[in-house]
Amino acid sequence: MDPVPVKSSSKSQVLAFPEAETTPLSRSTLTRTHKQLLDDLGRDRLVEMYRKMVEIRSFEQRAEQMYQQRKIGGYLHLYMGQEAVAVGLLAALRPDDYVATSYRDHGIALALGIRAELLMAELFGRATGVSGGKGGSMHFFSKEKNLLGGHGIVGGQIPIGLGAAFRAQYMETDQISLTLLGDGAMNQSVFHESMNMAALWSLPVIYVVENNQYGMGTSVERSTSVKNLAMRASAYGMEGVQIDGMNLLECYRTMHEAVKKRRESPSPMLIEVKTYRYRGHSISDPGQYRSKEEIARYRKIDPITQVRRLLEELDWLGEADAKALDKAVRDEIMEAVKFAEESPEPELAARDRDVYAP
Ligand SMILES: Cc1ncc(C[n+]2csc(CCOP(=O)(O)OP(=O)(O)O)c2C)c(N)n1
Ligand SMILES: [Mg+2]
Repeated sequence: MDPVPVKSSSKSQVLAFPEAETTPLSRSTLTRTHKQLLDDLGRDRLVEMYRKMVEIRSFEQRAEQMYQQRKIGGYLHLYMGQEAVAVGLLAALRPDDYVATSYRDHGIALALGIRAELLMAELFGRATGVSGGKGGSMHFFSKEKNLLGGHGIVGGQIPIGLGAAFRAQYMETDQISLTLLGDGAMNQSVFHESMNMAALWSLPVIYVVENNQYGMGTSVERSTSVKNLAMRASAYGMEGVQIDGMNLLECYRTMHEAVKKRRESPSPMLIEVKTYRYRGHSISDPGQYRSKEEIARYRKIDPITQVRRLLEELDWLGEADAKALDKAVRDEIMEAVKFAEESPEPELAARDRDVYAP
């Protein structure tokens, strides 16, 4: 879906960015590109991606329950509904690429392959957690997986992802920096500064805006003048595209092509992924600014159900196997809870460690 130049009402030219098509996955409606993609991926890879999405959902359902039982404190921003984004995008990256995201980071960390027990322990504030129990839900970091956070400051990750791309260019590696942000974060000034610098220096950063249509209780309709967020790329002479984030294959295809192009010749890109969060902004948000009908509309095109149906239609995963997979994942998450509960709290001496004090 390349931007198409069209004539504007004035004499200057603007780029039109087509709206993403939303066609839920089904064997009968697969595009030729998706069929090719399925051939390339093969059964095992698709089942693995499905499993990862189920793991993210299951992890968060359990985390939500643990929070309600007061075993987890602090903030908890759930990713449910957005699983295809994390899994589709990260499946197209190499292990040495960089990833930075916002506080809504559970799905990204799991999709990167960080073990659920390390993440659950972090939510429980235990020393075995991925950030030593001192970061909590919003601050997952992993040096091993090149996860540069988990950031509680809206847009805080935007220049950090830019810096990682700068490093890749400076050191002459062909690494990519994937930097995810929300629709709300796009209105932070640092977004514009970073986009400008990325384009000016042709840095290998892929900015992905997870447009879940709300920034806390404020809809994109009310907060943002240009509704097609991908269009902002044109202001910086950058490639931009809008895609359906409920569709796993679309997320994977777009990222796969974007990465391939940038490994050969670095340049930045903006991808707007249209998605939806089922839960409130955080666990303490009852979400009264949107209707039950709206949520039900998205539940109908649930990203996990879409893939499950496709796997069944392709005869790649029958009902019994899918149920067994669900159960195995649920058991694994219960093990993660057990690990977290049995882990020690950080020692007092760890309090001042890893703290930056200029
Ligand atoms: C600099 C800053 N301003 C305000 C906040 C409060 N805040 C937390 S999340 C949020 C909304 C962000 O929405 P969006 O970027 O769409 O991400 P989403 O929560 O939808 O994933 C705001 C305003 C903050 N954490 N940091
Ligand atoms: Mg948002």
